[in-house]
Amino acid sequence: MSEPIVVYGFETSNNMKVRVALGYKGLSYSFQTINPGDRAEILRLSGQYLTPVLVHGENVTFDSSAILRYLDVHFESTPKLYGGSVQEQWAIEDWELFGRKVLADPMMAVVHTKISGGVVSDELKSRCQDEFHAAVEHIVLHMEGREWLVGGHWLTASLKRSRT
Ligand SMILES: N[C@@H](CCC(=O)N[C@@H](CS)C(=O)NCC(=O)O)C(=O)O
Repeated sequence: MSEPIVVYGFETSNNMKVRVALGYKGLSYSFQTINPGDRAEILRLSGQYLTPVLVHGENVTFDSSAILRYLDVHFESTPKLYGGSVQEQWAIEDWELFGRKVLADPMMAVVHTKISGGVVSDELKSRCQDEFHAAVEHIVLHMEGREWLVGGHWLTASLKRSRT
């Protein structure tokens, strides 16, 4: 039996990303909600400040993308997160970059302004809204007629099997 998996974090997109991946892979885990104002436990566990942090037995991993890769390597019989071919993996990496940069930048501009005590001006808000809207539209257009951004054949096939 595998060691228990514990995710430390709070309700944010990077934490959701890891939890969605664990659900997709069907892996049981517990979630430890931390107080964003007190990073002592996160620092003690992982030597840095940001969440999510994944603890699997004696292994500790931080950074949502690193955690997803860790899960693919350590639980290889579960549905893959990084595709079934080189082409799919490249496409997934491109979308991953898009998510971290184009999609996240407008939100992070607001978050970082607030955290550093700045004022989110109407001009900044409006620019971020426009950029975020354009990023979402790009995804919506790509999704036309598709179930997944990339691939999804494995899951679709296994879902069909479990329904018959
Ligand atoms: N590259 C990291 C970024 C982690 C990150 O920015 N974590 C946020 C939550 S999503 C955090 O802990 N922020 C500090 C705070 O909000 O006080 C990842 O993908 O996990």
